[in-house]
Amino acid sequence: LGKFDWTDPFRLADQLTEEERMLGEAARAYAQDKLQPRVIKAYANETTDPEIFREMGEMGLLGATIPEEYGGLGASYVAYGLIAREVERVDSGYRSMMSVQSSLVMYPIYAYGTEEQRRKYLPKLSSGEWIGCFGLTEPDAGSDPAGMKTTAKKTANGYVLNGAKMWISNAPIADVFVVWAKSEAHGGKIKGFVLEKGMKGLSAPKVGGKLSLRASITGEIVMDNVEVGEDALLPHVEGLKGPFGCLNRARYGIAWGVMGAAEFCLHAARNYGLDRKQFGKPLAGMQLYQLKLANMMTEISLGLQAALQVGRLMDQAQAAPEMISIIKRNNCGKALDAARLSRDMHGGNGIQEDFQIMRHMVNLETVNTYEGTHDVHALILGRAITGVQAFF
Ligand code: TGC
Ligand code: FAD
Repeated sequence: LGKFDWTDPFRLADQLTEEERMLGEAARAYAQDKLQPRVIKAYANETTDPEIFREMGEMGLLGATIPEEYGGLGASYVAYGLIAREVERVDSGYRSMMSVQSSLVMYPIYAYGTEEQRRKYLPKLSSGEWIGCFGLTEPDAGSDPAGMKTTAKKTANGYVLNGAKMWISNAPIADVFVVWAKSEAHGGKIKGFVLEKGMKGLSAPKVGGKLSLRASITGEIVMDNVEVGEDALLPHVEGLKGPFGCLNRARYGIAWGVMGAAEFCLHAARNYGLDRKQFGKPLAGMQLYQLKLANMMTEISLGLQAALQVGRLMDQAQAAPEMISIIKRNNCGKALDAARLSRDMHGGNGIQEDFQIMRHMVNLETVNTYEGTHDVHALILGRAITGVQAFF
């Protein structure tokens, strides 16, 4: 008979290659040694340390799947998922910083850019010397990005961009802005542009007052007649499939990441229940407490196994977007459930910052919303099941 390990019920570790295991362990060591000690203060004070990008870059955690010649590691998507899981075990905001840079900035430049754009941007983004952001959402176009108002108009030497993006991770500290706009010269189709900090008419004010994801800075991107050359255009993609191609990768990483946050909440609840006595015995010895632990462990083990399977298919270029919708939606929902349960199981201490559960819980509210809300992914799946779209 096999042995059972509640921390790894389906022996995920045995299903990884040696390289994947080593990268996951390196990411865990970095996250625990460097991120964990600063997160409580960063969250309380709503501060984002740009140095984190340099550190992640040095560890090879930025754009890990990008080929080595552009500064990446040429690692598998499973390895990328393991990195997300370890970083989000500490905080969803830190994972956001990593996944925006990797999947939403480096990936489109690699996949849709020219050779010159790849050589100019990827090495510096990979080292963390430059910070990137991804502007798709607008004040009036969230779940429906096709409704965007940002425009790119052709000029003699390039384009002029006008519009505003909202809720953009990393924007106020970004050096490189991947922005999506409707381009007149391309029949009004959506095209991607790479803008740079300091361009005339470009600004990125911080969005304040967030009660979630406070360790990751969020901003607007305001484009007021920003003039760019032809070399700012990402030439190799057109239409919504451009940004969606990036979102497929980021959503996949989130499916792993949130399981890391949920694992933190499970481990904390178990430890707390073993230490804390009420009614003359440890809480962990109570039936209802054990039921909650069992539910959390079950959902995490299933969620990780599903993410691994989708990762293997991504590495074979066989993953369908609907598969990613299943794991993004379900893993976010289950992680949020686990965080709420763990918060409850910690009693009054559950709301205390030192216990870190409430932070994970409110972070996961954002993660459940961004990159396609829980309900939007249900509609994507409903369309796949019925063949009828129900968005409008
Ligand atoms: P629809 O008609 O379905 O598709 C339009 C075109 O796009 C193609 N497409 C995809 N291509 C690749 N991968 C996918 N997942 C794709 N989904 C669609 C599709 O084939 C079509 O191509 P073509 O050539 O025929 O034109 O589009 P729709 O307008 O009906 O969209 C519906 C809907 C709701 C599914 C979609 O708009 C959606 O997913 N909305 C959610 C928006 C979203 O996820 N926004 C994320 C913003 S970025 C972010 O949140 C970053 S947070 C990061 C962090 O901090 O970690
Ligand atoms: P809405 O689309 O207005 O949705 C509101 C509610 O209506 C939701 O419950 C939704 O499920 C529901 N709803 C919408 N459409 C339908 C429908 N057809 N049927 C039924 N219900 C529906 N965007 C970027 O481009 N780049 C970033 O880096 C980025 N970072 C983010 C960071 C944070 C902290 C946050 C909060 C958001 C970020 N976003 C980013 C934006 C994010 O992707 C959007 O918030 C998200 O897509 C939802 O859009 P919305 O907020 O406009 O909500």
